[in-house]
Amino acid sequence: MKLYELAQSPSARRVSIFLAEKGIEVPRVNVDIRGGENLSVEFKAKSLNGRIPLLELDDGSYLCESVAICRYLEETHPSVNSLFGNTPLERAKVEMWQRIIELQGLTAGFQAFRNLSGVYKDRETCVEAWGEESRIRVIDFLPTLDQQLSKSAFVAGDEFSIADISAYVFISFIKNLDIEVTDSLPHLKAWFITVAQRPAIVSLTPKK
Ligand SMILES: N[C@@H](CCC(=O)N[C@@H](CS)C(=O)NCC(=O)O)C(=O)O
Repeated sequence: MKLYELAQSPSARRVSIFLAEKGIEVPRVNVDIRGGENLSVEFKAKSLNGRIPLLELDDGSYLCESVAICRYLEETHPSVNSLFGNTPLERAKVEMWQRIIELQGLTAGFQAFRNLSGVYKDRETCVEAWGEESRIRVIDFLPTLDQQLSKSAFVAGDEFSIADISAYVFISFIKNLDIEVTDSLPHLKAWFITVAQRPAIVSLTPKK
C-alpha cells in the first residue's frame, strides 16, 4: 500500500489520525496540491476525484475519499474496538454523525475557506458571498456538536470513533476561518482538549 497525501491538509489528516489510532504504518507520497500536482493527467488517472488522500493498493488499484480509505483499513485490520462502531446501533450512530459532520461542518468549512481565500482560484471560480455564507453555516453548526457532547463523552456515544476524528479535524480547520471554540461552547471545548491529548494525535502534532 502507498498513501498519497499532504500531511497538513484536513482530509489527509483524517486518514493519518485513523492510521495512528489503529497503529498501522503505510509508506507516504507527498502531493503538492497548492502547486497543482493533483491536476496532472498522471494523478487524475489514479484518483477518481482528483484529490488527496489517495490510497494505492498492492494490486495496483486505487481508493480515494478519506472515509472509504478508513473503512477499507478498518476491515483489513480489524481490532477489538472498531472505529466505525461495534454493534448495529453504534455503527448507525457513527454513520449518522459522520454524515452530519461532513455535510454541515467540513463541507461548509472547506467551501468557506476555498471561496474566501482563493487558494484554488487557478482551478475554480471563487464566490466571496458563498464563502461568507458558508462561514456563517459553520458557526451555526457548532452548537449542534456542543449539545451532543453535553450528553456523551464522544461524538457518536461513549466510545471514540471515526466521527470524533472527523469532528476534531473540522474544529482544528476552522481556525483558518478565524472561528474559535469559545467558553460559550463548553462541552465542545472540553472534548477538543481531551481528544487533542490522545497519543495518536499528539504523535502527529509537529513539535514547536
Ligand atoms: N471528500 C474528500 C475531500 C478531498 C479533498 O478535498 N482534498 C483536498 C485536500 S484537503 C484536495 O486534494 N484539494 C486539492 C484541490 O482541490 O485541487 C475526502 O474526504 O477525501
